[in-house]
Amino acid sequence: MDHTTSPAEYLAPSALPAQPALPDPLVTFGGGDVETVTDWKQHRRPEIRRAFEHYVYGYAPARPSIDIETKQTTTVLDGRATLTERTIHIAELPADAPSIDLAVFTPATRDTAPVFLGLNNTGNHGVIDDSAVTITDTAAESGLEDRGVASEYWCLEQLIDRGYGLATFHPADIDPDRDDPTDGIRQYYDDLPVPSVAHWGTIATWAWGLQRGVDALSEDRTVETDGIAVIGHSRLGKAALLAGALDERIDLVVPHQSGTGGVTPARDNDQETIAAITEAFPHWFNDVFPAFGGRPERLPVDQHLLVSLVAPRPLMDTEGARDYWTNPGRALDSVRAADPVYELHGETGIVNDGLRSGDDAITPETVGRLLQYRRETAHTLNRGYWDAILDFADIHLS
Ligand code: GTR
Repeated sequence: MDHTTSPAEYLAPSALPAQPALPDPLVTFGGGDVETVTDWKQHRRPEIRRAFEHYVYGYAPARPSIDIETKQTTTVLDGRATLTERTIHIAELPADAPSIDLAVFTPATRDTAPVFLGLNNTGNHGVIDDSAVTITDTAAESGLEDRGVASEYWCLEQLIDRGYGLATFHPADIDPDRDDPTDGIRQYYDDLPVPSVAHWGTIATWAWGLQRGVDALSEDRTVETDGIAVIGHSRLGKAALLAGALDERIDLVVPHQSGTGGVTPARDNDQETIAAITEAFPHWFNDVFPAFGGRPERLPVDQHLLVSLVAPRPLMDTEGARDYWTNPGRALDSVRAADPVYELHGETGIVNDGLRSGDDAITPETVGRLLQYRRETAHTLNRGYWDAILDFADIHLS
């Protein structure tokens, strides 16, 4: 294969060739075949990553050192779970810069447990109705006061009973969800060594924040080795997928109803288009991406390539059959199109058609490392999803 071609990343969107079909994960931008895992790791994976940074999400700063401050350790759920609250400070930034208030719930009966890391949009205290959980400054400033409002969404008791932990923080800790690059952590990194149009947008910032959560969990002796899963819903699912794609310390990725900018491709997507999403949420992406509005076929990448960066690690794309805006059918195409990269690694990605629904069994016989799972719901997360997600995690994290 040709290792000399430079990625297409320096071309203007209008100058890029139109490719109506989803680009082949195993053909480089220069047209070379990717035949070995070495080809994939040394050339194709890095060029796909750069193309996403350049054209879609923007470049994030390099991994910083962090300082972890433990605020409290206590028990919740009648002693069945341990809650540890930690603040993650970015060591290179001034003391008043944003920091992450991470709440980690783990089963009290286990020395170590696999942990799901996910951003919440209710504040950490929305996960369970328990006065032990701190209402963080970010949550208070965002007007989030209700305890336990998302308890049927996170299903913490169910996770704990099945031997899993949950680590969570509010995305505004790192970047508020507003079209303002100066109100979060991005204002401290305006000297990134790339053109400003390609600086990180909010999704990349959230993903970077999740990676700082991974930094902390990797040092946490109660977290099982090779047991870090990342989950997120909708806009936060886009961030979960991006973090999982970029960070190989993440062992399992669950983008839930992540839609456009998540698992769902931009090509042949008759629901949320690039034009629609960049118009409604200009801050989520970099300033190059909007130029692909109305011409998604000129993108050198599409979202199946982000899924393929997770390979050979397991990924479960969870979708609501009535969640039309996320386009579950097109997301399934994306999941299936990443399969050749699992195959290249000698792993089973797709089993049968790669789709399980409702109460279908999720067992080592019926699923591989790549799965779309659907329930008859609209845009929500609930217990039925967690049953299936934990079945998938039981297969791949133990
Ligand atoms: C919608 C947006 C989707 C999705 C969703 C959400 O308005 O169009 O891409 O992110 O918000 O986050 O709930």
